[in-house]
Formats: sequence, structure tokens, C-alpha cells
Amino acid sequence: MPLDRNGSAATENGVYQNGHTVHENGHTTHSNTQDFRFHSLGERGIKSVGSLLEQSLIIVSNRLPVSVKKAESGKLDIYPSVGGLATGLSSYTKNAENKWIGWPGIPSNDLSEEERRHISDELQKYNCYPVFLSQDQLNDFYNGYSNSILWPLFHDLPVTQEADDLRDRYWNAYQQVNHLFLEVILALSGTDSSVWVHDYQLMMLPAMLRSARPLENIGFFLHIPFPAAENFATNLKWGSDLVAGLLGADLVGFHVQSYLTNFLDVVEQYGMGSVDRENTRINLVDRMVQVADFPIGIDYKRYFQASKDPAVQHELFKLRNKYQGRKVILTVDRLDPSKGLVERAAAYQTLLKDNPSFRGKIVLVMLVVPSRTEIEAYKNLKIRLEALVGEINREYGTKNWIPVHYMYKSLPFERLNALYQLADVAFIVPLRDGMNLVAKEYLASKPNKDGVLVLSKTAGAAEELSDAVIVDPARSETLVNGLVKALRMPPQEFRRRADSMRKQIESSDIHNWATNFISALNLASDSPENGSPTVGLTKRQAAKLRSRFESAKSQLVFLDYDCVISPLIQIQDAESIDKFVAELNSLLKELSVSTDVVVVTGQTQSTLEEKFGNLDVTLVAEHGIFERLPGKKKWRSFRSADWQPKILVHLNKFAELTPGSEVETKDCSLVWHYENASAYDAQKHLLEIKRVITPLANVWKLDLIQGNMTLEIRPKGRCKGSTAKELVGRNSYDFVLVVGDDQEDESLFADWPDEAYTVKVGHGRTGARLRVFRPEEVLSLLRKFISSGNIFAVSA
Ligand code: GDG
Repeated sequence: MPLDRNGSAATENGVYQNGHTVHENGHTTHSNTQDFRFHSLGERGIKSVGSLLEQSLIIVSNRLPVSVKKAESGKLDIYPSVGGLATGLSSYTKNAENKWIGWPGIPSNDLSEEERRHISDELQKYNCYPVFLSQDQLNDFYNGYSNSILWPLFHDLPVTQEADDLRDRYWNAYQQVNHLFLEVILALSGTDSSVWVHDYQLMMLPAMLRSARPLENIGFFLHIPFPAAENFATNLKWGSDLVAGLLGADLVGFHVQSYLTNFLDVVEQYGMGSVDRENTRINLVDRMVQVADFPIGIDYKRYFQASKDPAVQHELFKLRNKYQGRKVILTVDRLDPSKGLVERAAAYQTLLKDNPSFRGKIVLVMLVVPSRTEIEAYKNLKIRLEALVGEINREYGTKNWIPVHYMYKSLPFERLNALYQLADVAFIVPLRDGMNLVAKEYLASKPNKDGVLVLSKTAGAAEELSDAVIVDPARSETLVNGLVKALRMPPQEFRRRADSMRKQIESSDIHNWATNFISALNLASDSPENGSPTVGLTKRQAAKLRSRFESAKSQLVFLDYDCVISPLIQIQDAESIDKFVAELNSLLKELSVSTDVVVVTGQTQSTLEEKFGNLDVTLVAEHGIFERLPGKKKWRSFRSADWQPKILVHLNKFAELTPGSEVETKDCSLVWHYENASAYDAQKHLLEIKRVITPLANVWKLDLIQGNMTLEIRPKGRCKGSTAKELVGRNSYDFVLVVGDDQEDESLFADWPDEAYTVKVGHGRTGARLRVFRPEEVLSLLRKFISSGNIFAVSA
């Protein structure tokens, strides 16, 4: 992994050092985002935010917000970061239902089996789950394809010959690691979750996930720029694969409008779907991908309030003494070719050359944070930059004045914030930057508004911070002129500018950014373009259902019991659940007097019998393998379970190796439950189990069904849908209501004739005609049928 000399770990978006996270991602509300939510999608945006957390959220990024370092003593140091992204998502990640999946920052070669397990257990306390990567994988996937091919290309920089020569190997590693992330997601989450994938290292993942789970809510956010179509298509060999990877998502987010437009251009150029520019959507054959801009913001409060922190005040006092009234020009960046550091130093050199009056009165403080230190281009950049800084200091420095104060390290937050407060000018002129958070942090840290921001027009931040002194990094004279303008700007003017930009930063912080993205993801996945009803059952729909029910001669109600009980188990105590089941039982009892009722479940016959055994309804257990017809006591079985002992031997062995996991033996299926096991053991053995069992499953014609921390093995072919088809074959109904919630129910919805009223319970893409969000709504729907007093009722 990219550990540099002083032990800092370079990340794709930042750097961690000595227990401090250097990188701070963050976010915002922007006019376009607002349009997207409240104009084109109307009120639904607001509704979705309220019900946002009903579905679990899986966040996936190359790096976890918790890092692991190994001390020389061999002790593992595990520390969470306080980065912007982690802060913005903290309201989601505190909930144990939600998970963050990523690389923990240490190559797996450096770790024993025992250490990996320990790391995994420790990370789980933060709801974080590691993807372990070897040094070779990190070299080729991270340093190679991600940072030596994609990073420069997306920042309009040249790819080195060396990287170009190795790109086939790098590409293989990129795909392989994306697939590894997929495996971890599949092992650790169920189909009822939303997955939010971050950044350029994981661009293949949305499509991989889509093919494994067609109905998943998948979001992707790119933290770096998206290049213009001609650059992308001409220079990127597997560009179309990467775009196809992104199109696996329901929502693809960028920082700013121009990246979004570039992306749509590329999609159009590859002919990968029909691009609807007005609604910023891509219509594919079977679904739609929403594209939107979500300019990332910062944890505004943290920066704004820092000036009151005594530790920050102490640092500021020391810095004031150090710089003795000289005007301070500040740069803060990772050492990265995209940041234009040599160009900045050169502009400062020209400023001193052309304006002797500034000599001795100003100082350039360059905080340069080590990053991706194993990559040759980064090593060379360091040599060039330090040579130039040395040259400036030799050329203009005096006994009492060093023109450039260069620091190659990461500072603690308090020191950095004191620097922000001290600096008269922030000289933020990257060649290209997705957003650039330093620009926002600088302004937010200045309660007295006494600073000037000089900003590149090629940083995403320039789209929001138009009151900065905007310069063009491609024209060095604008950098010099910008500095002069900033240094001479009258206080009244810089205060006015800083004030207006600070308001913008405050109103669109990292929390808004996260919430906006997630609510837009829900809207995109539940959209009518994906065939899904977007809102819960309206009064009008409920009334229509009731009247259709009343006028029907023969009705069928087909209810998936799991869809009403599973959400309750997550949020309610046993007593309330019993009450709910008792009420459902009594409603079904009344209903079954005049209506055919079928209750299906993935659970066992005994569970169904215990809850509904007293009813005169059809009971279907274990996903259709067992059926008990109304009025009968005996169950019909559709498969022999001869295969079970053969598979059970293996499952038991793995269950023993995975403490906390257990095997449930159902009459006709086996389920390995691993939600209470250590994630490390579970993941490791899940792969092993699949490897061992798959050949046997082929012989016995069994399916391996991956659930939420479960693996079920059951006979192929018999499912809820088979029961449905048989029922329709046996009787003719003129009113059918089907209530379900999971992937299997989707095929069930499709199996019924179009006239059937199919109802999806909960969020997510669905082929159902109607939607309700909560189990209680199912009860109230059934209640309507009973009070309707159907007079034509014919019981089968
Ligand atoms: C990528 C995109 C996009 C820096 N030095 C120290 C320190 N930092 C923190 C800053 C800031 C972060 O690192 C750098 O963020 P940037 O946005 O400026 O740049 P990238 O690392 O390139 O981030 C970028 C971002 O992702 C978010 O989407 O804006 O365009 O390239 O938060 O404060 N923090 C501490 N000590 C330092 O010495 N504590």
C-alpha cells in the first residue's frame, strides 16, 4: 500500500497521517440539485427524505473512514477519521443496519490471519467492513489503473509512458478488485438495501452489482472531474466499459454541471442509451439512469466554530509571532500533479521579480501533504517543486526573510485551522480539481471575513464561489495578477466577497449533500420510468380497489407474510409483533369467509401453522415447497429432501469454523445464518461454502440464494410463482390482490395477469402496480375489503 516515508497512507482523495485524517471530503445544495429535487420531481422529494432510513444503506469507497496502521512494535493502531465524508454520512453510519465497505489502509500481506480477523472485528464496532487487498493488487489497481491512468486522464493531464505500457495489467487488476468489492457487498447485505458507491476506483462496481441484484437501489458519486468527451473517448482504451459500469447505477452524481454534461456527451458518443438532456437522464432498454450534480460541501460548523477553540487560538498566537505582520499567502494541497504546485511557486517567483515592493512584506506558506508516494510521477513532482522553492528562497531570501515556508507534511486540524485564520490570501489554483474543499474551509474558518480567495476557474468550487478572484491556471500571468489584486484589495471589498461566499458554503454543507444524494437515489430507483409506482397508495386508489373488490364475483388475496413481518422484526418488540399477527389473523379469518386467501412465506410449515393454522386459507411454506389447502390438515410436499444430509455435513463443518453462525434445517431447505458471526469468518467461509456446495447443487438441482447475512440452499424451480400459476389455473378470479416485497415477489408480480392488483411493500424498484410503505398499511387495506361487505362472494 502507498505508505510514505513518514508513515502516512495516501488515499485516493486524501491522506491520513499520525492518527489524523488529512483528507476531508464534504458537500451541498446547489441550484441544480434543488431543481432536480423540487421542480422536476416535485413533492416526492420531500416525502422520500422522511422515509429514507427504512432501507439499509451500504456505503462503498476505496478507503474506509477508519484506518489501520501497524506500529514498529507490531501493534495494530485502529483510528477513525474525522473527514468530511465520514461526518456527512455519520447520521447514516451510526445505525448498525448500515455498513461502510472499503479498504482499511494496510496491505493484507503485512497481516497474519489473526490480525485480519482482529481488524475486521474492531472495524465492525464502527459499522465498517474491510476489503483486504494485497500489495500487488494495490500496486496495479490503486497506484496503477486508478492513479496512473484514470486520475491524470480525468484531470486532463498526460499519462506517463510507463503507466501506458502497463495499462493492460493495471486494467485486469482494476476489474478484479472491483469484483472483490462486489463479493463483499453481496456477502454482507441483503437485496433490500441501497448501495452508494464512491469514486473513480470503483467505476465497474455499479454494473457488476446490477447484474447480481437487478432490483437494488444503486448510487454512484464521482469526486473528481469527468473529462470532455473527446479526451475520454480518444484516450481511454476501456472507456466504454467504464461508462457501462456507471450505467449500472440508478443515480450517477457529479460535483458540477459541466462534468454531468461531459458524461452525457460520452454516453451519447458511445450510443449507450437515449440521452434526455432536459431531465438529465439516460433511458436504457429496461430502465432509466438519473444523472445530477451534487456539489460537495464541508462540515461548515466545525470550521466556523474552530476560531473559538483555545487550542486553535494558541496555534494562531504562535503563527502570528512567527510571521510578524507579514501578509501570508497560503496553499494547502496533497502533492499531486493536478494541483499545479510548481505553477503556483513559479507565479509567486514572478510576483517577487516584477514587484520588488512586496519583497520582505509577504510570505508564501506552502503546506504540501504527502500523497501516492510510490508513484514515479509524484516522486518527480516533489523533486521539481522543492528545487523551485529552494531557488526562490536563494534568489530573494534575506537574513530576516524567507519568501517561501515549505512544509511537506500533514498538520493537525488545529494548526491547519490557525493557518486558515491567519492567511490574508488563499492561493488555490489547481490545474483541475473536482471541487476543492480547501477553498471552502478557508472561507468558513474566517469569522471576520478578512481574507481573499484566489481560485482557479478549473476547480469545481469556482462554479459556486464566483466572488473569488478567479484565475486561469493555463495562463500564468493571470495567477500573478490575481495575487496582486488579492494583496491590494481594500478590506471593504474582500469582506463583502467573503461574506457572500460564506453564506453559500453555510447553506450547502456536507450534511445537505449526503441527504440530497440519498433522497435523489430513492426517487431515481422508485421512478415511474423504471415502471415503479413512486408514492404510497392514495385514497383514490384504495377506494377504487375497494369498489373493484365489491363488484367482483370471485376474489383472491395472495399475501407474502414475510413482507409484512420482516420490517416489523427490525423495529418492534415481540409483544407488538404478536399483536400485529393476531390482528392479521383475525382480518384474514373474516376475509376468507367470502374470498380465497393464500398466505405464502419462506419460513417453515410450523411457523405458518402456528400463526394461521386455524384459518380456512391456503398456506404455502418454504417458498412454495409445501402447500396446505383450505380445510385440509395435511401438507403437500413438492420435493424430496434426500439431498439435505449431503449438504448439511458441509454446512455444519463451516458453521463450526464460524462461531456465531448456525444452520437452520427446514423441511425442504437449509439456511446458513451468519448475522451473529464475525464478518471476517463469515465472508471467508461463505466463499468456501459456495465453492464446495456449487457442484453438489448442480447435481441435485438446487439453488443457492444469497439473503441478508444468510445463504439458503433449496430446490430449484418451485417458488411462490408456481403456486400462483397453479391457483390461476384452478380457478377463475375477477379480482386478484397480490402483496409482496422481495426479488422473488417481482417474478410473482409478473406472473399474474395484468388486471391483478400487485402491491409492493417498501422502497425499491418494482413491477408492482401499487405501493405501500409500511406493514400497517397492508392491514388497513385488508380492513377495507372486510367492511365492504361483498355480496357476490363465492368461496372456492
Ligand atoms: C478529492 C478531489 C474534491 C489538507 N492538508 C491537511 C488537511 N487537508 C485536508 C483539507 C481538505 C482535504 O485535505 C483535501 O481536499 P480537497 O478537496 O482539497 O482535495 P482532494 O484530496 O484531492 O479530494 C477534490 C474532494 O475529493 C471531495 O470530493 O473536492 O476535488 O480531488 O479537507 O482540509 N487536513 C489536515 N491537515 C493537513 O495538513 N488536518
